Amino acid sequence: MNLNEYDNNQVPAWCPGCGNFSILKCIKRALSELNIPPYKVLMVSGIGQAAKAPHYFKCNLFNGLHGRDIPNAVGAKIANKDLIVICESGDGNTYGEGGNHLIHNIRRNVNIKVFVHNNQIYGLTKGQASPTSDVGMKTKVQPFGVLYPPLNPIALAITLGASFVARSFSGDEDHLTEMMKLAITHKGFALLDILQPCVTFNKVNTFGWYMERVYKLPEDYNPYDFKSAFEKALEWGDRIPIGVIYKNDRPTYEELLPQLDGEPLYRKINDPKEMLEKIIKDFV
Ligand SMILES: Cc1ncc(C[n+]2csc(CCOP(=O)(O)OP(=O)(O)O)c2C)c(N)n1
Ligand code: SF4
Repeated sequence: MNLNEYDNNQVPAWCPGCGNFSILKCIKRALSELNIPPYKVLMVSGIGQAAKAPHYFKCNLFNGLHGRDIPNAVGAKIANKDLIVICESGDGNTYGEGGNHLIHNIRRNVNIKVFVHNNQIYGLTKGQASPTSDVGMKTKVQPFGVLYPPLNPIALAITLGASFVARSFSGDEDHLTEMMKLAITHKGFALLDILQPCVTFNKVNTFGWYMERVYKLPEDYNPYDFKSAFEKALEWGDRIPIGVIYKNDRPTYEELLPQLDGEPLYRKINDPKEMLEKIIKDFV
């Protein structure tokens, strides 16, 4: 498929130089290289700069509350398991207010993809520290610097038995496109943490800062080895690994739920209005 099949002619309201532009381009590239037409894709987002990404993309879209993209995505996937459901939001949204949803849906292994634009700051609300800001980062509301250590999304996901955990960098579009393709084609919950410079508010973790540190995992790296994956997850600072860090093949939530056997759920319901009325009647 051609890249412009995903264009919707909206002009992104992002600062020039923001890493979100590359991420948006890579999603289009990944889906077009996988030959997935827009009608098969549902993008779900919360609130934030990253969460605007689906606005600039031709596909099905649900833009909900801050931190609540994952439960909406899970609901949609259960209703129509044929959809490719991708969550698109920032580190504040997904690792902060949405943390609970992230944790329990990793455990469930719902077959959705969660792409986190991790700029280590709250961009939309003008530069407060986020759950992934490093200790000591000074902002207008953290004038003495961040006091406690950041959340490590990779280590968290691994300890929860995530079926796919990867990291990439918006400054390496080929790598990022490849990671997105692997996440989309993976059967199960896929967390992709994407390092993304926020050129306006994060003056510490700049494009150059990431460029000096990120390195690709070697060809012979085995993502199925829990112990080495966990060691990689703890690497942060001078060297930051990117690639598929952990894989753990296990049944998806949809496979475990007998009600979802066969046709997508929405096709099994002949008259949704009648069914809704029955549910309400049963409850009251
Ligand atoms: C329920 C709720 N809590 C808080 C907010 C305020 N808020 C909006 S965006 C945001 C953080 C944005 O940071 P992030 O999710 O990292 O995305 P970015 O803008 O950096 O892409 C916050 C705290 C909100 N809109 N709704
Ligand atoms: S504030 Fe930061 S994250 Fe938001 S558009 Fe500008 S550079 Fe990007």
